[in-house]
Amino acid sequence: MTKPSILQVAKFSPYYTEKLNQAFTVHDRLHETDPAAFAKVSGSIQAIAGGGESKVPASLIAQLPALRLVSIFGVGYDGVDVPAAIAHGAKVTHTPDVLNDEVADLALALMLAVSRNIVQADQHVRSEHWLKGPMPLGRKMSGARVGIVGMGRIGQTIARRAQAFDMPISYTARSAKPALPFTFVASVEALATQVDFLVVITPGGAATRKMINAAVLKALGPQGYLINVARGSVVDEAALIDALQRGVIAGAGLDVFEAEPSVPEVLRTNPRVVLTPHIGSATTQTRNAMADLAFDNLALHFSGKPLRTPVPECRNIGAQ
Ligand code: 8YV
Repeated sequence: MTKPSILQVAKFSPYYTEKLNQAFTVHDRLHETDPAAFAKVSGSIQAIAGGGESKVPASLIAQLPALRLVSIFGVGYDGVDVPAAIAHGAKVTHTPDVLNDEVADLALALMLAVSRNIVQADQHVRSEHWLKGPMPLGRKMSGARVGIVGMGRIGQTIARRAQAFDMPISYTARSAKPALPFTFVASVEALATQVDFLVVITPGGAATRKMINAAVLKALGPQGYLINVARGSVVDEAALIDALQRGVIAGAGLDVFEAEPSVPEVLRTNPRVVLTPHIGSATTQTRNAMADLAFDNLALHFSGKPLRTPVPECRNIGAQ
């Protein structure tokens, strides 16, 4: 039996790569590396395997007449033109839930890292500056007020962890979630005025682009920290750099960036920020769980069975 052909548009772990190669004929980023060879096989490609940061624009979809599934290895799928995929007859799946703990853990790690100066503290010991004296005092995190931008599954997981730190929790989201024991604030700017840590975990895309702007940062204020574990696009990075340089906010913990993996030098050299390279879900355990789910969606599609985790826009589309 010939294996179905798929187009891989992101770099994956050996674990996921092996699974894909066993089941499919995988054209690994061929559209980028060899457009002429890609033109010869594009007609046979029935699915795309991508990551959370992958771009699957209408222009790529249009080159794949047999495309029926886009399986994203990640919860975020803002790089996929979902309306174009649906119009083309393709569904989109993602990997929600299996990474909630991991991303929430990193959010708390960044909060602690910025407020307790963990990166500088490590340097203080390694460089033997400790011999010359103690380092400046940090800022207490337990009991400080946290505001969460986006109260979806990961936002709620962050909130539960923050509760263990006795932090009063408020949030903003498209609508209030009355079942949750947290305070809803209608606007992100109003939320920022009320908190010490503003944690961003809202989907990327047009609706949230540059939502964290100069006005929000001003509202967060000189004692406030910004944490972003969502998408770089949600923060106006130029406004953030300006706010950090002028002391408009106290600091930031950033896992995602506007033009990652390229990060502006002014951020890389600023001691008020802790930077991580988009590692929210990056543990072996969670990445393997994501790979299993992304693979299951592909396998179910090819055996004509219902998909496990279609994106919300595709949940009510019948079998094609
Ligand atoms: C991953 C992510 O870095 O889930 C997401 O939306 O951005 C991350 O978990 C990514 O999907 C790996 O490609």
